[in-house]
Amino acid sequence: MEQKEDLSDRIWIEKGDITQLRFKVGAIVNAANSSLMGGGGVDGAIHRAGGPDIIRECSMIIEEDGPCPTGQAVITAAGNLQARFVIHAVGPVWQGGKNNEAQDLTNCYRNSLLISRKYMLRRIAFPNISTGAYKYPKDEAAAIAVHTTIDFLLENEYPLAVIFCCFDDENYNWTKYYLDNYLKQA
Ligand code: AR6
Repeated sequence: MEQKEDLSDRIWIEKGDITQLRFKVGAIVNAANSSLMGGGGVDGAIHRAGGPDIIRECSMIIEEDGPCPTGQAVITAAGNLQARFVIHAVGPVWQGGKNNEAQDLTNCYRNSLLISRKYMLRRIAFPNISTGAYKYPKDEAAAIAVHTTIDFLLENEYPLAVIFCCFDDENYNWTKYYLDNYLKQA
């Protein structure tokens, strides 16, 4: 079997609420929608914990550039969160899998990672984008999250590390399954 690079110190999993991480990160990624105006799930939690600075910046972005398309991401300050920035990524709504959802979700992770590289962030944390209100199957979404991130880290120095912050058991187990599979072969 082909020898793979060991990324165990650059990518790992935490369980729980992404607004309450036990260490500081450069950016928390938000599972946003195109309006960038907040919502439920992790988006609601991030805006509640971060305070009004975040929505203020989101409004300015929307005024200048219009709605954020699916698969794209934008960066704002993080207000009161234990992070310097929030990266708002717009995941796809699951529509059965034949509507470019996999490519859109891949783009979501990749574009968030590209922003992190541009800002030379040391650590960033992702939630399981699209797997709540947007109903993306957790198994397939975890495979995309892990593989897109691994591919990116192998080619890029920044971000130095990526944390998957999984809120529920199913997301935690699938994310761990795909990550462990990679690390076992490294
Ligand atoms: N920390 C980490 N993960 C969380 C948290 C938290 N505090 N709360 C929920 N999750 P969702 P989506 C997990 O619905 O599917 C919003 O209304 C949760 O277990 O937050 O991308 C937006 O405004 C789930 O697996 O995001 C959009 O309109 C995962 O986060 C829409 O929902 C994603 O669930 C986006 O839907």
